[in-house]
Amino acid sequence: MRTALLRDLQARGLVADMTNPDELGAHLSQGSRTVYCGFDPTAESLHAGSLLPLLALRRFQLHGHRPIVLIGGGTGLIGDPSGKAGERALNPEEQVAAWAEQLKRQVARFVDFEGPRGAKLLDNYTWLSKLNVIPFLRDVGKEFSVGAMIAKESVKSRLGRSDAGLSYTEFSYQILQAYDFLVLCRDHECTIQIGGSDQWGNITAGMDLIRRLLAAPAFGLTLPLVTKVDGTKFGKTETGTVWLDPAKTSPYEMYQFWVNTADADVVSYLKYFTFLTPDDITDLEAAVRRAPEKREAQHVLAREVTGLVHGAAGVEEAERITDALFTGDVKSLTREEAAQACSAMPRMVLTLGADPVPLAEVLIQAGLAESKKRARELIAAGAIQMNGEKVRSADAQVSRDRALHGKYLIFRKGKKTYHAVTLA
Ligand code: 383
Repeated sequence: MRTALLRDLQARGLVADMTNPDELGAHLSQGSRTVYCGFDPTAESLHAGSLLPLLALRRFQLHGHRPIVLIGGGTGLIGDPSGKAGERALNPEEQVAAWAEQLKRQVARFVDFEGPRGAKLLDNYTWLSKLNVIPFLRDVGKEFSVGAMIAKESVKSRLGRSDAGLSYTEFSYQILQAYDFLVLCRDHECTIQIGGSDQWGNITAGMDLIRRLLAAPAFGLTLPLVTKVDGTKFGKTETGTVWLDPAKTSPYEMYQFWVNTADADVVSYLKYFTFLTPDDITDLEAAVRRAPEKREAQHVLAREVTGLVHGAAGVEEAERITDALFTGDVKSLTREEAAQACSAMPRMVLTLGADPVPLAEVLIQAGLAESKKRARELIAAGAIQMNGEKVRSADAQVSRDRALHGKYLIFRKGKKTYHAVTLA
């Protein structure tokens, strides 16, 4: 029995693994269910990789189920070894608490808190911080076999390495996540946990615990690891991680990140990260084949995802900056927009005194030219633009009055290479 929800998830390639697919299908078709996914506060913001499970929760909600977004204020103090090559340093408690609050604000926009199927936002610090070690080990610990615990991929892979250990703290993590699932099942009728495929071991640990202690049905569904055709890690740009916090990754930078998706990846990303229908996506797939140079599918992807994360205003801002850079109308950028544009490019800070500096030198420092000779050649060939204007003189100088808003110089070499210089 496959529900429309499972069919949609599968058609989008969003199912890496499921426990008891037939029973899960029946379970979803027979009523409105509660599903959860957890996010540990290991940084002040979530990132592009967190989007897949957040949007999956929303897909469950759109099909009539209730999502729980769980913030790991408790588990974030312990550290999940899943998918991590080595033991991580513990973060200070106040830090984790502050990050947890930031994540709570951030996740709120991805699910709907209103109505009978309204989402819940919970923090496992609430119950984990109240546990007492003796009753916990007697009541919960007894249900875990060490043999099963060390057979989990997250543990096995660490024990098998001579260069990385695994502390008892991180080893215990799976018990805490399993206990969360039990608490959510007992107190919130939650019967399904989703997560990335790195979470399989933790999710099944929770299902086993629920079966033993509550004799209730519980299910797990994992999402695939997002890959890139070129083999590099998804969610990074040359300036680092793509964060969901607009103060860390501006809407423009996020937009560019999606626009830069390879042709070979764009169709699966449309399926993963947007709510476009299969028909819409088939049309875009045809457009990639017909006119790849137009990057229509990439622009739709960028618009959709930037809209989900930053709203219509974020998209508008990102598209204005994209247009200004493309057409050379750089001078129309507001101070704020210029700052966003620069933060999305390779950039350097130039300390400028009263005297101007030869442009050729700046080009070398920025890595746009290898030598003075080459810099002069590029200028002579008309290949260098500064704030949207072609530089004509090989002896051109850089001075503060040429900078946008007294601070920003956006260089373009040829058609595609940008470099920002901000004046200090
Ligand atoms: C904590 C308590 C629970 C259930 C889950 C958790 C968090 C989980 C974890 N998840 C990752 C994280 O927080 O560590 N133990 O960074 C990531 N997730 C999601 C998804 C993902 C996983 O937040 O695969 C990527 O984003 O599951 O790595 O009771």
